[in-house]
Formats: sequence, structure tokens, C-alpha cells
Amino acid sequence: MSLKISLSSLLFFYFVFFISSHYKETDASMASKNGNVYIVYMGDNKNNNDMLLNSLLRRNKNALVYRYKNGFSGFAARLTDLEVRQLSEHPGVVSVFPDPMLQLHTTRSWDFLQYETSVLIYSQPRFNAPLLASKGSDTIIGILDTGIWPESESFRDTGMDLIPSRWKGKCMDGENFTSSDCNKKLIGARYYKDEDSDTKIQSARDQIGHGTHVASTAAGVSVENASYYGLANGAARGGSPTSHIAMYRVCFSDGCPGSAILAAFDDAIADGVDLLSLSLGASSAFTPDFSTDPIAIGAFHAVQKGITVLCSAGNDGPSPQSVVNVAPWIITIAATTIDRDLQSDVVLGNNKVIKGESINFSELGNSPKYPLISGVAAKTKSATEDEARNCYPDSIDAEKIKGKIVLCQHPDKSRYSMRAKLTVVKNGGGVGIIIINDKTRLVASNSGTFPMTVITTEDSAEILAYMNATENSVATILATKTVPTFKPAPTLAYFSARGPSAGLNNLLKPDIAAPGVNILAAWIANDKSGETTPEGKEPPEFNLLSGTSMACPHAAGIAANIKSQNPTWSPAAIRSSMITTAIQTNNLKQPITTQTGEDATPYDFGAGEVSPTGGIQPGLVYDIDPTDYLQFLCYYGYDTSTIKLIAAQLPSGFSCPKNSSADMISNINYPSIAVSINATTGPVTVKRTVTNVDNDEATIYTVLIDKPAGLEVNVSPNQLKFTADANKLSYEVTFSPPSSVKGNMFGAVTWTNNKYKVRSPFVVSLNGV
Ligand SMILES: *[C@@H]1O[C@H](CO)[C@@H](O)[C@H](O)[C@H]1NC(C)=O
Ligand SMILES: *[C@@H]1O[C@H](CO)[C@@H](O)[C@H](O)[C@H]1NC(C)=O
Ligand SMILES: *[C@@H]1O[C@H](CO)[C@@H](O)[C@H](O)[C@H]1NC(C)=O
Ligand SMILES: *[C@@H]1O[C@H](CO)[C@@H](O)[C@H](O)[C@H]1NC(C)=O
Ligand SMILES: *[C@@H]1O[C@H](CO)[C@@H](O)[C@H](O)[C@H]1NC(C)=O
Ligand SMILES: CC(=O)N[C@H]1CO[C@H](CO)[C@@H](O)[C@@H]1O
Repeated sequence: MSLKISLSSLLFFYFVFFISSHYKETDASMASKNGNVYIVYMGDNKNNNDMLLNSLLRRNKNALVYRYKNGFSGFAARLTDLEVRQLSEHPGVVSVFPDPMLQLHTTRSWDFLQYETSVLIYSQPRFNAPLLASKGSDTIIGILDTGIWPESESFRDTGMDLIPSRWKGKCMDGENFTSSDCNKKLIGARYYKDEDSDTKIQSARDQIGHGTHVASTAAGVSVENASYYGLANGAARGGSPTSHIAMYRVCFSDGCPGSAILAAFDDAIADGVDLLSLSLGASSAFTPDFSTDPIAIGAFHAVQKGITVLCSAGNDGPSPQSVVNVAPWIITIAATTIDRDLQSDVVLGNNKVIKGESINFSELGNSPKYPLISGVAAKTKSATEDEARNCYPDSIDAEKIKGKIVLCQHPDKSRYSMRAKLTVVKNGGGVGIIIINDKTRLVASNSGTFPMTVITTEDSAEILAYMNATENSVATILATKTVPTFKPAPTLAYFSARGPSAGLNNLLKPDIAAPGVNILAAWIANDKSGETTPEGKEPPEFNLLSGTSMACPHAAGIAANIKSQNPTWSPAAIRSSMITTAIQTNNLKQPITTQTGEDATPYDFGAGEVSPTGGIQPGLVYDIDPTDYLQFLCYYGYDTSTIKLIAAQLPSGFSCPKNSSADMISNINYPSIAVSINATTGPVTVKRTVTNVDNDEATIYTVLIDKPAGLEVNVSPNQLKFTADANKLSYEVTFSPPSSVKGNMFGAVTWTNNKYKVRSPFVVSLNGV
């Protein structure tokens, strides 16, 4: 792993932030791609900005890349090592760090691609589920992504409200994009330059498709009869079809520079967006400190100004501690499957049908007439059995697989991708490939024109037994079909990043899960890439994609609906209403499970699957004042003087408690609870405050505790009596750990009156003795 930033700047990071343990050395994905571009972050400190910048520009007038001055203060510039050192030591500067390159959170590789439509499929009957106003939503969702394809049907503005008068944003002219491409649906489009390349299109026009897909998932209007070449056919519509969209193009084919992300936050705050949705982030291998993470910095200032920020949790699951975008001011979104399966079955010569998953354009037909062979039976002399079983390049004898369907293992940590294996079989003259992999079974992979399907290990036993028992075993791979009422759903997508967050045991992340597998949404109209447009076909208007990238805009659409019905609510109140109304059961009325079939825990899906409408009337909310996040920074390890730079308008007399420690993070008024207990330290008590947001003035809530055996949980008081004068009440939860137990214990504290259920998941992690 290369260490691209200078030693002096590293020393500086240690020196200023006192949190060296959270600062891991640069990972390749975070190393500055823009050569010597650095971000100089100056918090809320407006005045010093001009002075520092002017003296820098006197030295080198081409140094400046971006200047930040609306939402927060600072700049991105080309700097020498000496300048980095000097700026770092300047009293008005919070941090100086190399411009990182962040990545989109679509599927990690071609290994899992793309489907679906309506968000509102897990709607469970709730007490008094409110009807959404069909008109009148004034909400503006800002999206930081790859740009947008304005001609897509999803962005028609028929029936849309006028552009809100408070909107101050722009629809920037650029290459192949003019201000007339905006309308009452797409009200803003900005783009940021790609420092590295002159050849890429300089405009908000999407060249990749991701931004178009995400924007239509958040707020696209309903388009009838949408499909991906006939698959997943139905009406495609966004989570909040009445909301306006503002696109900020910050990503390019090689990623999303942190300097551009900050420029977009800076603009969006001034433009007047209500929410921001980001389907991108750093790799989980790199855990940036909050003051060197462009998303954490930008989101912090947005939230201070009342803008709700939602981010994808990342696709590095299912390993623990893979979740990213974990700042407490961000709503962090995990991904689940939906109740539609893209099924591509294998039919054996004995007419047995094995269920598989993929998107295929094959023409093998229904008759099982193609000889079956396993990779290992087609081994070349030089290859090992294991390599051949896995269909690695150079391990398969082309003579042996000609005209046959080849069975290939694909363990989770396979050295080669599914695509590489497909190529091996295709180039060797095979007619189809059956891949054995348990995790990807529910996430459709697009195999283009070559027949492919993915089956589970359990199902593969049947094929192997048939092959073993039959001299001339044969099979076919059937056309992909959409199974519309697949059960169980939702389940956690295997790629969805998991908690706990590294170095932050006292805050539960991810917050909530939303549909992110096989999502059907708008696409760019000129995509000729083989991955999306099979040979000989016209590009599709809609595409199927998977990733927490697809889950985040679903949640953003729902958050926008909550905001439009409750315009005065803070970002924390919006998050609280989503978390406390989340759903934990699937369409079999069983607990939602993970890819392994085990019950999902809060480390997998936070509070559960987001409810499409429940959050509009949650009963109670756990609110957080923006200044409470400054307390968080104290507990996390920042000192008072750094916090003074980050937030200029501190409450008078603000200072970090002398005994600030990570344990105190558990006491932030978060709608979920995470405590980390050392069994020898005894019981731990956390405090929460709830606000009654229902119209009913007097009401009594009582507590229900769902706890695992062995853990003692006491809530005091166990009744909350709200009146017209007392709409804000506090309670305490005490967790008494069992002796000599290690690991995590999960449960929930639920407040209920006869109308609402307000549920907070908790996790107690026991260090043991
Ligand atoms: C430019 O926009 C038109 C649609 O107005 C589209 O057909 C064309 O492919 C676009 N070109 C690029 C390079 O995006
Ligand atoms: C729906 O789309 C398919 C092809 O995608 C087309 O054949 C069919 O005519 C369309 N139906 C309607 C009602 O537009
Ligand atoms: C194949 O069949 C033989 C005998 O019928 C049996 O001993 C062997 O275990 C079978 N192998 C597999 C992989 O099913
Ligand atoms: C920290 O100190 C404050 C008084 O300044 C006290 O109220 C609080 O209980 C202490 N917290 C811890 C965790 O020691
Ligand atoms: C638990 O706390 C005790 C006393 O504070 C300390 O000696 C011990 O090392 C701690 N154990 C762990 C696993 O943190
Ligand atoms: C989506 C799609 O085109 N699926 C195709 C899969 O393969 C069969 C033939 O085996 C086609 O009929 C389907 O159209």
C-alpha cells in the first residue's frame, strides 16, 4: 500500500487532532488522485479564508481548485509540502488533507449487477396510516452523483408544483446540457470540473448512469410499463414523486474527488436544498477521522443548517466493521432485497428444475439437451483440481467443454470474478455456465448474451447427484423470468456493509435499511457498454442495479415525504421517525434475515427496514439540537479550540467536559442505543428525551422491553405522561451485564400508547472479563 502523503502532513494530523488511533495510513483508494491537491478545511471561520488564500495566490495564481465560502470555510488547492506544513500550523485551519478519491456505492464489481420499481411494497397496516397529500410537496432533494440524463421520462414535470421561491440554485450550461434541460422536476444541475482530464464531458450530463438511476429512485415521476428488456416490468417511480431534484455532478469514471464533494455541499447549502442524498463514500479499509472526511465535513455543516443528509452504508459487507459514512449527523442506509426475484432456472435431463438467478439473453430454449460437465472434469494437465473446479483461466480444457454447460464453483473469496469465469467457458466453446455461490443467489448478475445462472450450494448437490448417476447428463438454462411475490423478502443484501463502526462502539450504525437489490430505475439513453446493453440491442431506458447506492435514494424519498408533511422538523427528528417506525419482519411474518438465513441484528440493518409511510406520524421523536453534535466531537476526542473553529456559533460558555470519553457518546439523544460495557465496570445507564409530536396533547406511553436472556434492562420511569405543558420527557435505561459473557447482545426499548409504537433498537457490546 503506497503512502502518498508526506510525512510532515501525517505528523500534523497526529499533532492537531489527538485522535491518532482513528487515523489509519492512507489506503490506495483514499490517496490523493489529484497529484498535489489538498483540502484546507477552516470550519466556520470565514475571515481567515480570504487572507490565507490571497497570500497563497500571490505565490501561485493557478493554485486554487475550489473555494468554499457558503456553508463553511476553506479551499482546495495545489500545494507544496512546505505550504502544507505552513497552512497546517495556521491557527485558523482545522485540517489540511490530500484530496481523496471516493467511490460510488453500486455493486463492487460486475459480480453483482442489477432491478425493481415501487418502494411502497412493505407497507404494513399501521394505526391510522396517513394518506400522502397527492400534491403540495415542496421538498427539494439534492443529489451528489454522476450527473443526470434530463430527457428521461422519469424527470417529466407534468403536474409538478412551481419551483419553490426560496430556491437559489442554478441549472448550469455545459457540454451537451443547457439550462433549458431543467424543468419543475429537475430544478438544479451543477457540475464540478474533473481536474485530471480534459477529455471528459464538462457538464451535468450523466455519462455513467448511476446519478440518473439514483435521482429517479429518489424522486422520479411514475413511468408506466417500465422494464429492463421486459424484465421487472411495471410502473417505475421514485420514493417521493412530488419532490424536486437538484443534481450536483461530483463523480467521474474514476471516482468522486473529495474537493468536488465539498464544493457541492458548499453550493447545495446556499442553494436551499432540504435533503441531500449521497450514494458514495470511502472504502471501509480506510477510516478517516471526521475532520479529514469530506462527506462528514460537508454533512456536518449541512445538518447545522437544517438540511437532512442521507448516505449509503457501503458495499463491503458482510464483514463486521465495514460500514462507512458513520457520523452521527448522517442517516446511514443499508440495503435489502425486494419481493421480486429474477429467476433463471436450470432444467435437468430428468426434468428436475433448479432455481437460479441471473439476467440472461440466451437462446438455449426449454429442452434439456446440452451436455453437462463440471469444471473439475474438464481440467487441463497443468491445473490443480481446485483451480478447475473454480473454472479459473487456463484450468479448463476447451476440447472437453465444447457445446456443453459448465458447472463452476465460486467461493466468496474467489481469485477471479464471475465475469472472468464466464469468459473462460465462452472462449472455450461452452454454451452456458452454472455458477455455485450462496451469497449472490438473490442479487441478479447480468451476463449479457451468454447463458448463465447462479445457484446455491444446497441446490448444486442435486445437479451433482444427477450427473453422478447419469451417464449422459444434460440440461438447459431457461429464460429469466420475474417472480413477483418472492418470499422471504426483505432480506439483508449480502454486500450491505455491517456495523459496528470501527472505533465508534457507542453509536449504532447503519441506521436503517431500504431496498437496494435488483432496482429498476432510469438510465442514460446512449449506453453502449456491454454490461448494460447486450450485443445487438438498443440501450434500455431503465436499468437494473444493486448496491447501498440504490437503497439510499429510496430512504431519501421517504425522508422527503416526512419533511413535506412536517416542514419544521429537524434532520434528527426526521431520522428518529424513520428509525422508531422501522419494520423487523418479512413477508412471511418472520424476523428479517441476513444472507445466511440468520436473524438480522442491528449491526446488519440498524432499526430494520424503513417504513414507507410510518415515519410521517411517529408519535414521539428523539430530537437532537445541532450543538449536541459538538458534544459528540468532545467525546470523540476533539478539544474545545478545534471545535470553536468547526462551529463559529457556539453556545455561550461551551467547553468540552474534562472527563470527555467515548462512553459518553451513548448519551447523545440518538433514537437507537449503543453501549459498550466492560463487565467489571458494572451497570451502565443512558439517558434519552422524547418529544410528543402528535396533536393529542395529553397521552400516556408505557414501556415494553425486548431483551436477550441474561441481560438485565431497567427503564425508569416506565410510564411517560405527556400533557400540553409537558411535551418533552426524559427517561433512563440501565443495562446490567451478565458476568463473564463476551460479545454483543441486542434488543429494543419500545414506548407505546394506544396509537403509536416508538421503538429504539439497542446493542450492548460486552468486552468480557
Ligand atoms: C448529448 O445529448 C444527446 C441528447 O440530447 C444524446 O443523444 C447524446 O448521446 C449526448 N452525448 C453525450 C456524449 O452524452
Ligand atoms: C410495454 O412495453 C413493451 C416492451 O417493453 C411493449 O411491447 C408494449 O407494447 C408496452 N405496453 C404498453 C401498454 O405501452
Ligand atoms: C457418486 O456415486 C457413487 C456410487 O453410486 C457414490 O459412492 C458417490 O458418493 C457419488 N458421488 C457424489 C458426488 O454424489
Ligand atoms: C463527568 O464529569 C461531570 C461533572 O463535570 C459528571 O457530572 C459526570 O458524571 C462525569 N462523567 C463521567 C462519565 O465520569
Ligand atoms: C475492565 O476494566 C478494568 C478496571 O477498569 C480493567 O482493569 C480491565 O482491563 C478492563 N477490561 C477490558 C477487557 O477492557
Ligand atoms: C431478459 C431476457 O432477454 N431474457 C432472455 C433469457 O433467455 C431466453 C432464452 O433462453 C430468452 O427468451 C429471454 O428473453
